[in-house]
Amino acid sequence: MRRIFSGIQPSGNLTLGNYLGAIRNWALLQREKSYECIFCVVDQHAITVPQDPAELRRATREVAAGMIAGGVDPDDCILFNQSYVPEHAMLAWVFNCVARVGWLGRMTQFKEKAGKDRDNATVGLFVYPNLMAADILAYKGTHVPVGDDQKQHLELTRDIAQAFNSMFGVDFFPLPEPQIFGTATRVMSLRDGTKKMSKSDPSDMSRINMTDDADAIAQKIRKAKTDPEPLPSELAGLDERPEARNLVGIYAALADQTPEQVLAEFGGRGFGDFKKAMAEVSVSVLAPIGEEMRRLSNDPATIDAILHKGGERARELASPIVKEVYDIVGFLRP
Ligand code: AQP
Repeated sequence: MRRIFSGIQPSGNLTLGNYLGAIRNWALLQREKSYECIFCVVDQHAITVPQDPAELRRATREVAAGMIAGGVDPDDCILFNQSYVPEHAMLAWVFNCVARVGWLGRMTQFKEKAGKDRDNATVGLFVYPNLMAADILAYKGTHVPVGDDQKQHLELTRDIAQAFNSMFGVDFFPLPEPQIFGTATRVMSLRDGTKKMSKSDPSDMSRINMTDDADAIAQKIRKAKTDPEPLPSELAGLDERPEARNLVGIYAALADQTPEQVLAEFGGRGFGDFKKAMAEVSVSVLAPIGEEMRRLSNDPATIDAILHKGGERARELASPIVKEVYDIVGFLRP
């Protein structure tokens, strides 16, 4: 059975990056019906940096609402929040004892998030990739649809699976395949084309939130950083222009076009025209999703019921797998 696992942290407002790099692709894969799909609000990952407890609960429901509003069908997949299923943390401890400090020290996300004050970063932030490996492998997930930023963590998941198998001389865990596709695999900040668009960026102007209304979307696009040159007609003309490349990529993804098609239409024209068209296409895609998110967020009981049902189903799958891991490791079950 081909089994997909993927997740999103409830660490702030969902962004256009989360939508184009993850949620939209999940909905497409789910509709293909060739995978069993497990989607998770990874709240345990969120606390690797400080979170306000009430805000974490709100954001957990909102991320679930965003997944559903973005096309994930909870009747046809398992949708739950990570902390409900203790098997993730149980397996993560085993992986803490498989993965090496050197492997984790090379993770660029840790370096970026810990910054210069590494001694003050939480241990959780450092071992985050081990928990991510546990999220996937607690279900023997075979495919992981993610944005390009998660590629390095996925490689580590494969290394951990392989190391566990060889450490215990078993052929137990599959080596999960990353699925990185679409024209917007890495959506960049609207204020800095070299930086990923991120939920936790202190500047709200750096991102389009999935809940932004038409006015906010138009304003953010109008103010997005650009350069003084008109758009080029050829893709190569975007090489040294990260902000222009980012906007073209976003437009292409939202309009279901290739970047070449976008440049064929807008090449030689200034950013004024292009930004107007970009705001229109962004609003047409995101406004209905935002509206549905707000409707769902006003009905927390329904979201909780969906997450509860998903959590129970997830436990049924993960529990026997993690029990088997504990047997392989040699833990006594008296
Ligand atoms: N900018 C992005 N472009 C493409 N894909 C993205 N994803 C996130 N940002 C972009 C994809 O969304 C999924 C969930 O990611 P996450 O929220 O769990 O963690 P993250 O990648 O660390 O996202 P953020 O927004 O940057 O969160 P914070 O600010 O809390 O660290 C993943 O598949 C990711 O690739």
